[in-house]
Amino acid sequence: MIGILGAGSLGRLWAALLPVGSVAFIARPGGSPEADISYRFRPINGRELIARIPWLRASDDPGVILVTTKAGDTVDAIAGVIDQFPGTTPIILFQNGLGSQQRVAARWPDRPILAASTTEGANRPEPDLLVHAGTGDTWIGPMTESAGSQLNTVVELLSASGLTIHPEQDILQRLWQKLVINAGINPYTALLDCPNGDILAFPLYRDTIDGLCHELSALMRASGQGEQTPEALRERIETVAHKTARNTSSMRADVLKGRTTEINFINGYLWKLGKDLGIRTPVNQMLTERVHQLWSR
Ligand code: NAD
Ligand code: KPL
Repeated sequence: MIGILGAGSLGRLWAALLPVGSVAFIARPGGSPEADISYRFRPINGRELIARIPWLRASDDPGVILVTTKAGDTVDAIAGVIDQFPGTTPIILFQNGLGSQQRVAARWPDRPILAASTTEGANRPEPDLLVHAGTGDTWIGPMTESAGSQLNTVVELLSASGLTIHPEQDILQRLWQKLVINAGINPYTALLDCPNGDILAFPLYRDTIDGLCHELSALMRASGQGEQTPEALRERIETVAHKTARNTSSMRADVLKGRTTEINFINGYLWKLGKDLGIRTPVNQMLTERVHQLWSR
């Protein structure tokens, strides 16, 4: 049995793709829902179908737990349920950005904690409809020492979904690669209220992207992430902005729906890291503060 904590877009995607009967959602503490979660699932190819996913029962022993809450909810969500599960159960964190993964690993250092970086895309245009909007790759790797020996087993388990999953020993490096893209696209789309590709034409983006990429390059060097020139980072950001030109980023979607964004785990993480390392990060600071102001309006 695979347990999923966080029955939102990504959690429902995994639940719908894993074999029927092998997956269940983990209820919040105090919540003892009886009815299964039922929703329409629109796959990338093929016909829409109904997914019906049960809640994990006290007698079920999940072989692995997928955590698909937003970054800011993750530590509390895990803390609420973790005592139900044996210390050997692997926990895979699917959050974007950085910071939440390290917090979980630091709080439960003896548990097998893994992190995932995924380019799968899922959204819920209606509460009972889950759309698999784009497919890609998922990398999974260890965040704590005891997770290393479980890596191949969890990759094999999750491969039953039909998604492309790779074991990755250096998962931090993968998370950094995605962080660069999210830092260079998401806040601009939220502030400019536009799809990913449109940011490239705005003065806010054009006047600050080189500064942002210099900050990213310095932070990566100081964090042991190797030498990445600001020019190469800008090119990577713009390649993804072009490829996903018509997409609404997750941050813009959060702002449009009045939900808390993940800015504190993207540019906010980089701003704080800069403070810790003595590296100036005025563009990350500006983007973080402006997204905070947007949200508090
Ligand atoms: P979402 O908001 O749709 O889902 C999060 C779910 O977690 C919600 O249903 C929420 O009610 C639930 N939740 C919050 N606190 C909880 C708690 N204490 N216990 C149990 N459930 C709780 O978000 P999402 O789009 O599924 O994204 C989840 C994470 O995955 C984010 O960090 C996101 O950046 C990352 N991610 C998402 C996608 C995607 O395509 N949706 C792709 C890559 C990465
Ligand atoms: O990951 C994304 C997000 O929206 O969070 C990008 C790559 C920007 C695609 O929209």
